[in-house]
Amino acid sequence: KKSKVDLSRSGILAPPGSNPDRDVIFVLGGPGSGKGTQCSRLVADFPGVVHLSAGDLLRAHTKSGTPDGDAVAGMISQGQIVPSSVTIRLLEAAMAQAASETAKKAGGEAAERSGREASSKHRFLVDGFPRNDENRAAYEALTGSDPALVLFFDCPEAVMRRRLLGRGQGRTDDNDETIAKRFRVFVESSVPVVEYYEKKGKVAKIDADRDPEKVYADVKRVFASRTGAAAKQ
Ligand code: UP5
Ligand code: MG
Repeated sequence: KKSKVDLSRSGILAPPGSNPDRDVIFVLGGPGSGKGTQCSRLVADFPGVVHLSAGDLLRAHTKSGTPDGDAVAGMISQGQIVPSSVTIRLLEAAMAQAASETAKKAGGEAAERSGREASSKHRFLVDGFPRNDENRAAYEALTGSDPALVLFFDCPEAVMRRRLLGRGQGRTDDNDETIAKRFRVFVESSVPVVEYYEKKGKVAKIDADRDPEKVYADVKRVFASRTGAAAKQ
Protein backbone atom coordinates (compact mmCIF):
# COMPACT_ATOMS: atom_id res chain seq x y z
CA LYS A 1 0.00 0.00 0.00
CA LYS A 2 2.78 2.37 0.90
CA SER A 3 4.64 1.92 -2.37
CA LYS A 4 1.40 2.51 -4.27
CA VAL A 5 1.36 6.06 -2.93
CA ASP A 6 4.98 6.59 -3.97
CA LEU A 7 4.28 5.26 -7.41
CA SER A 8 1.25 7.37 -8.13
CA ARG A 9 3.52 10.30 -7.33
CA SER A 10 6.20 9.20 -9.77
CA GLY A 11 3.56 7.99 -12.24
CA ILE A 12 6.05 5.56 -13.69
CA LEU A 13 3.97 2.43 -13.28
CA ALA A 14 0.61 4.12 -13.55
CA PRO A 15 -2.22 2.23 -15.28
CA PRO A 16 -2.29 2.78 -19.06
CA GLY A 17 -5.61 4.63 -18.95
CA SER A 18 -4.48 7.03 -16.26
CA ASN A 19 -1.30 8.03 -18.03
CA PRO A 20 -1.69 8.25 -21.79
CA ASP A 21 2.05 8.95 -22.12
CA ARG A 22 3.04 5.43 -21.07
CA ASP A 23 2.23 1.87 -22.03
CA VAL A 24 3.73 -1.31 -20.65
CA ILE A 25 4.13 -4.33 -22.92
CA PHE A 26 5.21 -7.64 -21.37
CA VAL A 27 7.50 -9.73 -23.58
CA LEU A 28 7.36 -13.36 -22.45
CA GLY A 29 8.60 -16.70 -23.73
CA GLY A 30 10.92 -19.50 -22.73
CA PRO A 31 14.67 -19.16 -22.21
CA GLY A 32 16.24 -18.53 -25.62
CA SER A 33 12.94 -17.92 -27.39
CA GLY A 34 14.31 -14.61 -28.73
CA LYS A 35 12.82 -12.00 -26.39
CA GLY A 36 15.94 -9.82 -26.29
CA THR A 37 16.62 -10.16 -30.02
CA GLN A 38 13.13 -9.07 -31.02
CA CYS A 39 12.94 -6.24 -28.47
CA SER A 40 16.12 -4.69 -29.92
CA ARG A 41 14.49 -4.63 -33.32
CA LEU A 42 11.36 -2.90 -32.03
CA VAL A 43 13.54 -0.25 -30.36
CA ALA A 44 15.30 0.39 -33.66
CA ASP A 45 12.02 0.76 -35.59
CA PHE A 46 9.64 2.56 -33.22
CA PRO A 47 10.31 5.93 -31.59
CA GLY A 48 9.60 6.00 -27.85
CA VAL A 49 10.03 2.26 -27.39
CA VAL A 50 12.27 1.38 -24.45
CA HIS A 51 13.61 -2.13 -23.86
CA LEU A 52 13.88 -3.20 -20.23
CA SER A 53 15.20 -6.74 -19.80
CA ALA A 54 14.46 -7.82 -16.24
CA GLY A 55 17.22 -10.43 -16.57
CA ASP A 56 19.76 -7.82 -17.75
CA LEU A 57 18.81 -5.53 -14.86
CA LEU A 58 19.15 -8.40 -12.38
CA ARG A 59 22.52 -9.43 -13.88
CA ALA A 60 23.76 -5.85 -13.51
CA HIS A 61 22.53 -5.92 -9.91
CA THR A 62 24.67 -9.02 -9.20
CA LYS A 63 27.71 -6.80 -9.78
CA SER A 64 26.66 -4.33 -7.07
CA GLY A 65 28.70 -6.15 -4.43
CA THR A 66 25.74 -6.04 -2.02
CA PRO A 67 24.37 -9.09 -0.15
CA ASP A 68 21.19 -8.58 -2.15
CA GLY A 69 23.18 -8.75 -5.39
CA ASP A 70 24.94 -11.92 -4.28
CA ALA A 71 21.60 -13.55 -3.48
CA VAL A 72 20.33 -12.69 -6.96
CA ALA A 73 23.47 -14.16 -8.54
CA GLY A 74 22.80 -17.43 -6.73
CA MET A 75 19.19 -17.52 -7.88
CA ILE A 76 20.09 -16.84 -11.52
CA SER A 77 22.73 -19.56 -11.58
CA GLN A 78 20.03 -21.98 -10.37
CA GLY A 79 17.33 -20.68 -12.71
CA GLN A 80 15.19 -19.56 -9.78
CA ILE A 81 12.79 -16.64 -9.89
CA VAL A 82 13.84 -13.56 -7.94
CA PRO A 83 11.15 -12.04 -5.68
CA SER A 84 9.21 -9.17 -7.27
CA SER A 85 10.29 -6.77 -4.51
CA VAL A 86 13.77 -6.76 -6.04
CA THR A 87 12.83 -6.95 -9.73
CA ILE A 88 10.12 -4.27 -9.64
CA ARG A 89 12.46 -1.86 -7.87
CA LEU A 90 15.03 -2.29 -10.66
CA LEU A 91 12.38 -1.96 -13.39
CA GLU A 92 10.97 1.21 -11.87
CA ALA A 93 14.39 2.81 -11.62
CA ALA A 94 15.16 1.94 -15.24
CA MET A 95 11.80 3.34 -16.40
CA ALA A 96 12.30 6.55 -14.47
CA GLN A 97 15.77 6.94 -15.95
CA ALA A 98 14.55 6.35 -19.50
CA ALA A 99 11.73 8.85 -19.02
CA SER A 100 14.06 11.52 -17.68
CA GLU A 101 16.53 10.97 -20.52
CA THR A 102 13.74 11.51 -23.06
CA ALA A 103 12.57 14.61 -21.22
CA LYS A 104 16.08 16.01 -21.36
CA LYS A 105 16.46 15.26 -25.04
CA ALA A 106 13.07 16.71 -25.95
CA GLY A 107 12.93 19.83 -23.89
CA GLY A 108 16.34 20.49 -22.40
CA GLU A 109 16.76 21.91 -18.92
CA ALA A 110 13.58 23.99 -19.06
CA ALA A 111 11.36 20.96 -19.56
CA GLU A 112 13.14 19.20 -16.72
CA ARG A 113 12.57 22.12 -14.34
CA SER A 114 8.92 22.61 -15.21
CA GLY A 115 8.33 18.87 -15.08
CA ARG A 116 6.77 18.89 -18.52
CA GLU A 117 6.42 15.55 -20.23
CA ALA A 118 8.32 14.75 -23.39
CA SER A 119 6.08 14.84 -26.43
CA SER A 120 6.55 11.23 -27.54
CA LYS A 121 4.76 8.41 -25.81
CA HIS A 122 6.85 5.84 -23.98
CA ARG A 123 6.22 2.20 -24.69
CA PHE A 124 8.13 0.08 -22.22
CA LEU A 125 8.97 -3.44 -23.38
CA VAL A 126 9.29 -5.34 -20.12
CA ASP A 127 11.24 -8.41 -21.23
CA GLY A 128 11.18 -11.53 -19.03
CA PHE A 129 8.85 -10.25 -16.29
CA PRO A 130 6.46 -11.25 -14.71
CA ARG A 131 7.70 -14.83 -14.40
CA ASN A 132 5.29 -16.29 -11.87
CA ASP A 133 2.03 -15.50 -10.12
CA GLU A 134 3.81 -13.70 -7.30
CA ASN A 135 5.51 -11.36 -9.80
CA ARG A 136 2.26 -10.78 -11.65
CA ALA A 137 0.17 -10.18 -8.54
CA ALA A 138 2.74 -7.69 -7.22
CA TYR A 139 2.69 -5.77 -10.49
CA GLU A 140 -1.09 -5.72 -10.42
CA ALA A 141 -1.27 -4.60 -6.81
CA LEU A 142 1.15 -1.79 -7.57
CA THR A 143 -0.39 -0.52 -10.79
CA GLY A 144 -3.99 -1.67 -10.46
CA SER A 145 -3.81 -2.60 -14.11
CA ASP A 146 -2.88 -5.05 -16.83
CA PRO A 147 -0.22 -4.44 -19.46
CA ALA A 148 -1.38 -3.01 -22.78
CA LEU A 149 -0.20 -6.16 -24.53
CA VAL A 150 1.66 -9.41 -23.89
CA LEU A 151 3.93 -10.63 -26.68
CA PHE A 152 4.47 -14.36 -26.22
CA PHE A 153 7.23 -16.15 -28.12
CA ASP A 154 6.35 -19.78 -28.69
CA CYS A 155 9.34 -22.05 -29.35
CA PRO A 156 10.14 -25.75 -28.87
CA GLU A 157 12.56 -26.58 -26.05
CA ALA A 158 15.02 -28.34 -28.34
CA VAL A 159 15.37 -25.17 -30.43
CA MET A 160 15.74 -22.91 -27.39
CA ARG A 161 18.32 -25.24 -25.86
CA ARG A 162 20.42 -25.19 -29.04
CA ARG A 163 20.30 -21.40 -29.15
CA LEU A 164 21.29 -21.00 -25.50
CA LEU A 165 24.23 -23.39 -25.79
CA GLY A 166 25.35 -21.55 -28.93
CA ARG A 167 25.09 -18.05 -27.47
CA GLY A 168 28.56 -17.95 -25.95
CA GLN A 169 28.17 -14.84 -23.81
CA GLY A 170 29.41 -16.56 -20.67
CA ARG A 171 26.12 -16.39 -18.82
CA THR A 172 26.22 -18.40 -15.59
CA ASP A 173 22.90 -20.01 -16.52
CA ASP A 174 23.73 -21.11 -20.09
CA ASN A 175 24.82 -24.62 -19.19
CA ASP A 176 23.01 -27.93 -19.63
CA GLU A 177 22.13 -28.32 -15.98
CA THR A 178 20.73 -24.82 -15.44
CA ILE A 179 18.99 -24.78 -18.81
CA ALA A 180 17.02 -27.86 -17.74
CA LYS A 181 16.03 -26.06 -14.54
CA ARG A 182 15.04 -22.92 -16.46
CA PHE A 183 12.78 -24.94 -18.74
CA ARG A 184 11.10 -26.59 -15.76
CA VAL A 185 10.56 -23.25 -14.01
CA PHE A 186 9.21 -21.77 -17.23
CA VAL A 187 6.62 -24.53 -17.68
CA GLU A 188 5.59 -24.66 -14.02
CA SER A 189 5.63 -20.97 -13.10
CA SER A 190 5.74 -18.74 -16.17
CA VAL A 191 3.31 -20.46 -18.53
CA PRO A 192 0.45 -19.93 -16.02
CA VAL A 193 1.12 -16.18 -16.22
CA VAL A 194 0.76 -16.30 -20.01
CA GLU A 195 -2.46 -18.31 -19.63
CA TYR A 196 -3.78 -15.75 -17.16
CA TYR A 197 -3.34 -12.93 -19.67
CA GLU A 198 -4.58 -15.10 -22.52
CA LYS A 199 -7.93 -15.38 -20.75
CA LYS A 200 -8.01 -11.59 -20.61
CA GLY A 201 -7.36 -11.30 -24.34
CA LYS A 202 -4.00 -9.61 -23.85
CA VAL A 203 -1.72 -12.17 -25.51
CA ALA A 204 -0.36 -12.10 -29.05
CA LYS A 205 1.33 -15.45 -29.65
CA ILE A 206 4.24 -15.44 -32.08
CA ASP A 207 5.81 -18.52 -33.70
CA ALA A 208 9.44 -17.97 -32.65
CA ASP A 209 10.83 -21.08 -34.32
CA ARG A 210 11.75 -19.31 -37.57
CA ASP A 211 14.46 -17.01 -38.91
CA PRO A 212 14.72 -13.85 -36.80
CA GLU A 213 13.60 -11.75 -39.79
CA LYS A 214 10.43 -13.81 -40.26
CA VAL A 215 9.67 -13.67 -36.54
CA TYR A 216 10.18 -9.93 -36.56
CA ALA A 217 7.81 -9.36 -39.48
CA ASP A 218 5.03 -10.75 -37.26
CA VAL A 219 6.24 -8.92 -34.16
CA LYS A 220 6.34 -5.59 -35.95
CA ARG A 221 2.88 -5.97 -37.43
CA VAL A 222 1.27 -7.14 -34.18
CA PHE A 223 3.03 -4.50 -32.09
CA ALA A 224 1.93 -1.67 -34.39
CA SER A 225 -1.66 -2.81 -34.64
CA ARG A 226 -2.13 -3.62 -30.95
CA THR A 227 -0.42 -0.54 -29.48
CA GLY A 228 -1.12 2.04 -32.17
CA ALA A 229 2.60 2.77 -32.47
CA ALA A 230 3.88 4.09 -35.79
CA ALA A 231 7.24 2.89 -37.13
CA LYS A 232 9.94 5.36 -38.15
CA GLN A 233 9.78 6.25 -41.82
N1 UP5 B 1 18.38 -16.22 -31.51
C1 UP5 B 1 17.36 -15.38 -31.17
N2 UP5 B 1 16.35 -15.49 -32.04
C2 UP5 B 1 16.70 -16.44 -32.95
C3 UP5 B 1 16.05 -16.99 -34.09
N3 UP5 B 1 14.81 -16.60 -34.47
N4 UP5 B 1 16.69 -17.96 -34.78
C4 UP5 B 1 17.93 -18.37 -34.40
N5 UP5 B 1 18.60 -17.86 -33.34
C5 UP5 B 1 17.99 -16.91 -32.61
O1 UP5 B 1 18.26 -15.23 -27.99
C6 UP5 B 1 18.98 -16.32 -27.48
C7 UP5 B 1 20.02 -16.75 -28.51
O2 UP5 B 1 19.35 -17.23 -29.67
C8 UP5 B 1 20.92 -15.63 -28.98
O3 UP5 B 1 22.19 -16.15 -29.26
C9 UP5 B 1 20.24 -15.15 -30.26
O4 UP5 B 1 21.15 -14.59 -31.18
C10 UP5 B 1 19.64 -16.43 -30.81
P1 UP5 B 1 17.73 -14.07 -27.03
O5 UP5 B 1 17.11 -13.03 -27.88
O6 UP5 B 1 18.80 -13.67 -26.11
O7 UP5 B 1 16.59 -14.87 -26.25
P2 UP5 B 1 15.89 -14.56 -24.86
O8 UP5 B 1 14.51 -15.05 -24.97
O9 UP5 B 1 16.10 -13.14 -24.48
O10 UP5 B 1 16.75 -15.55 -23.96
P3 UP5 B 1 17.24 -15.39 -22.45
O11 UP5 B 1 18.24 -16.44 -22.20
O12 UP5 B 1 17.62 -13.98 -22.14
O13 UP5 B 1 15.87 -15.74 -21.72
P4 UP5 B 1 15.64 -16.07 -20.22
O14 UP5 B 1 14.21 -15.83 -20.02
O15 UP5 B 1 16.14 -17.39 -19.84
O16 UP5 B 1 16.64 -15.07 -19.48
P5 UP5 B 1 16.40 -13.74 -18.65
O17 UP5 B 1 17.59 -12.92 -18.83
O18 UP5 B 1 15.08 -13.17 -18.92
O19 UP5 B 1 16.39 -14.33 -17.16
C11 UP5 B 1 17.54 -14.97 -16.66
C12 UP5 B 1 17.31 -15.34 -15.20
O20 UP5 B 1 17.10 -14.14 -14.44
C13 UP5 B 1 16.07 -16.19 -14.92
O21 UP5 B 1 16.28 -17.57 -15.14
C14 UP5 B 1 15.82 -15.86 -13.46
O22 UP5 B 1 16.73 -16.56 -12.64
C15 UP5 B 1 16.17 -14.38 -13.41
N6 UP5 B 1 14.98 -13.50 -13.61
C16 UP5 B 1 14.09 -13.37 -12.55
O23 UP5 B 1 14.26 -13.99 -11.49
N7 UP5 B 1 13.04 -12.52 -12.67
C17 UP5 B 1 12.80 -11.79 -13.81
O24 UP5 B 1 11.81 -11.03 -13.84
C18 UP5 B 1 13.70 -11.95 -14.90
C19 UP5 B 1 14.77 -12.80 -14.77
MG1 MG C 1 17.02 -12.19 -22.82
